[in-house]
Amino acid sequence: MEEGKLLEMYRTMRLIRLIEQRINDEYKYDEIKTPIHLSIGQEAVAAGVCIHLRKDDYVFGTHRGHALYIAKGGDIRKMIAELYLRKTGCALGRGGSMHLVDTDVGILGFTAIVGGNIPLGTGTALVSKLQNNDRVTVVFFGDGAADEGTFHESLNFAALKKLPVVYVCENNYYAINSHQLARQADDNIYRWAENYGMPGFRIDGNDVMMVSEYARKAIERCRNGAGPTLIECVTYRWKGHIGTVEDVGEGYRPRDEYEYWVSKCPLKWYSDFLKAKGVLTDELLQSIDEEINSLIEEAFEFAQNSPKPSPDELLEYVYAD
Ligand SMILES: Cc1ncc(C[n+]2csc(CCOP(=O)(O)OP(=O)(O)O)c2C)c(N)n1
Ligand SMILES: [Mg+2]
Repeated sequence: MEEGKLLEMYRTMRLIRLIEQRINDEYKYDEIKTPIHLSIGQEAVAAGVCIHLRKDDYVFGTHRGHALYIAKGGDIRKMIAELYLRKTGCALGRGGSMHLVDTDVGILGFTAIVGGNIPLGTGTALVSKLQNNDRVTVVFFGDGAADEGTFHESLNFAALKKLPVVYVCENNYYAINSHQLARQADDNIYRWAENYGMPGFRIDGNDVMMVSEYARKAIERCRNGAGPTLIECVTYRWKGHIGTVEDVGEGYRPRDEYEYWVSKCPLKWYSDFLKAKGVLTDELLQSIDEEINSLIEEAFEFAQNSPKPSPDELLEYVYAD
């Protein structure tokens, strides 16, 4: 991959990390009026996949959607305004963090119904196929979504019709506080792919180079009309399931497990890799941080100074008679 793209992936991961840390820090002031689910620790997945997507390709995300929205090129000012439920938010302040949308960059709307986005993305892939265009859809979901019927029905249908869709499972081992092995008899999400008739891979989701390589091939396969792929990216969330809570050592996430994954920080790994390659220097790293911090500052200022919806607008966009 050329140097510019390598740096772009770094910038994306760093933006996700710093903006989520800022959201985390601002949350205590109770001005952000939406539940939040942070992806700190999982940045490599969205960044590694989206580097290969065009603006007009579709992505579908979940309740844990900030990273994907950013990596696909969503407007961060509108994302932060949405967290503050302002009129300038990407969902006009009516959706909050779990319902990010930016149709200009192929984000038709994330959903918090676990597994609900998998058939939606299978649907846009069917549209691409019927319209005979080469737009690819990538659906991101958690290990918890692989428990749902929608996962199985969608994979079966996509393989049968050779749809241009990539299923990216971000396996962080937990659905809220329930470990994968308390919900599934075996630790083998990627192997479902083979049964349904598509390639399936399990990879290190903290290694952005590996994510990007597998994603590139899967996306190319879609563009060539060869059909879907499932990629299970093993990763780990550092924060608790929801909000800003720390849940390590609280009875379900052991401290040594957490510490192991923090030692595998995707940003640290990637910046060391780029430095060893001579692509990143300490000076460049610092200037990227400065540039990102000013974007974040601007986004928070925009959000905090934006108008709130007024109560008499409550029924706008409600289509029931
Ligand atoms: C159909 C459905 N069932 C239950 C929930 C409640 N719920 C919200 S997030 C979540 C866990 C999802 O876990 P996973 O898919 O692994 O995603 P992660 O939170 O780990 O990113 C659950 C059960 C829901 N939103 N939708
Ligand atoms: Mg999970």
